[in-house]
Amino acid sequence: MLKPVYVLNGPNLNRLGQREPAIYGTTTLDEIEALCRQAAGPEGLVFRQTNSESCLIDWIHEATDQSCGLVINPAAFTFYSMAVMDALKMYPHPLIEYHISNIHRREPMYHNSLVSAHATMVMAGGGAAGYPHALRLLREMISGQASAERLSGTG
Ligand code: CA2
Repeated sequence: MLKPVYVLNGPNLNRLGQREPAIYGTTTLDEIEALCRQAAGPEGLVFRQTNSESCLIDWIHEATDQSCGLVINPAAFTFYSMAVMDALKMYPHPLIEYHISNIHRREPMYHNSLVSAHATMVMAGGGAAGYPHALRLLREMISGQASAERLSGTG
């Protein structure tokens, strides 16, 4: 039985489409979810957003046990939450850190991600459309990993 992929979103991303469109665009999170559902495969998709650090950590633990890959936009937690970083360190499957804006072109406080060192891939600046791209890349990583495991006899 295939495990689903998870897409998890951190604080304030529920406000997408309403404020700071010059930075984050005009697409809402519901529309991003619809784009992700189109890009999802037969394994299924769990798509969620929270403004709570403890909730995000619980969902990362849930994904650790119940998913085969994770795309996460930890939003502001990216830069200061050691607890989110520690939870992601334990994540055992392909993991993509995604940011709608190019955090490296922004103010210096947005340059130091605690998460990046523990991600399989880091993507930033693709806007709303970057989410389904990230999901497709994640699915390629998962199928690559599954075929490598089949070849080595560990799968
Ligand atoms: O670009 C991204 O995806 C970010 O993760 C968004 C975070 C920011 O702290 C990161 O540096 C980059 C902020 C999320 C704020 O979300 C809003 C959404 C709509 C309107 C205003 C804020």
